[in-house]
Amino acid sequence: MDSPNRLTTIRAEPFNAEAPLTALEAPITPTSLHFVRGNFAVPEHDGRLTIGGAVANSFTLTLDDLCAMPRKELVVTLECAGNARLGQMPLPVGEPWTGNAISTARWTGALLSEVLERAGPSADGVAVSFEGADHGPYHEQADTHFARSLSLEHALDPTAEILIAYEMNGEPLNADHGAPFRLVVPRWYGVASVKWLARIDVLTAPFEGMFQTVKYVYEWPDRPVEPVTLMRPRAKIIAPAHGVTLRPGSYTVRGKAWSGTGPIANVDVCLTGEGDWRAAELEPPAGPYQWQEWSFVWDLCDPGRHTLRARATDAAGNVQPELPSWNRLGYGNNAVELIFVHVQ
Ligand SMILES: Nc1nc2c(c(=O)[nH]1)N[C@H]1C(S)=C(S)[C@@H](COP(=O)(O)O)O[C@H]1N2
Ligand SMILES: [Mo]
Repeated sequence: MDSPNRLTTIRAEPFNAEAPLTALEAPITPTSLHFVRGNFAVPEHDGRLTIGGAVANSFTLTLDDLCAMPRKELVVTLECAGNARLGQMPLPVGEPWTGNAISTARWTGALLSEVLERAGPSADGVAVSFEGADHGPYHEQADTHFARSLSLEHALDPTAEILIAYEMNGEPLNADHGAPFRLVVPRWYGVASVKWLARIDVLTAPFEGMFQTVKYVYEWPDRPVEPVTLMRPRAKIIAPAHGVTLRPGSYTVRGKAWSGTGPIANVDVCLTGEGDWRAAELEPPAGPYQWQEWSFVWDLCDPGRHTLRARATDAAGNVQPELPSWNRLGYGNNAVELIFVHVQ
């Protein structure tokens, strides 16, 4: 079992760790217990962010410059695309996340759209790349930076509310989470939210970087390769924890549910292996980009082993599948979760 007061290390160098289950009970995950994902060691950052490429005015910003812009605060749930990779069979390569590479934080920063507007993207721009200061040898390349892209249209859209964030839960960003500033892309798997942001470039052709075209793509057995984008709908069971022993009684099951596509419309639970799904209580979203709370009263009278599954459906009608949709690199596993508890 994980310890409630610290992260569970998945890999020490570079540091990758998932949240303890109990830290996911609160609407906002404490910063020290927010999952951490990095492909390279935490880099030195010179404090400068350069905006360039196909723009009318390229310029450099510092933390003070960003702080002088209008402040925007957003609560955003981030999930690693590799979350629940351990549930895929056969097991894909990659960090062996169970289901806790998921957390929610209050992020403060400047709107990316405002920064980009100041640079004046060229009319033939199609994409924007975001480069982190972190780098290292990777996948047959001697030295490569972590870099990702978004379409220019998405990056410029003020309603997408993409942040260049410099605060997390009211404190300056710490090193693990991308100090001095990072991207936060609501609704998307965490990979889009580039940490230790160093360069933003407007491009006139699609970005072909390693982390865009080779990793963080769904390699389906039977369909063309697709990039990882929006978080898929998912309900997570937080309490009781899988495998615990309980006295006979009535228990409130608590969980979270989220989808990058939009709000969750319903969470259903099933207490047997049959398809007898029944509705859980679902709280309305407290904001557009954060998980929703759900609960269900579970009467556990008879001694023995009892199972519970939970399944989310989002407002667009996307439902969690019963089985993981297997892909070679093990991304986007949003299969229905199962727990069992013992009653004695
Ligand atoms: N520069 C940089 N940014 C990055 C990464 C990285 O390796 N380097 N990893 C990404 C991935 S895969 C995820 S899931 C999120 C995790 O953010 P967190 O560590 O703040 O939870 O950061 C993203 N941003
Ligand atoms: Mo990730």
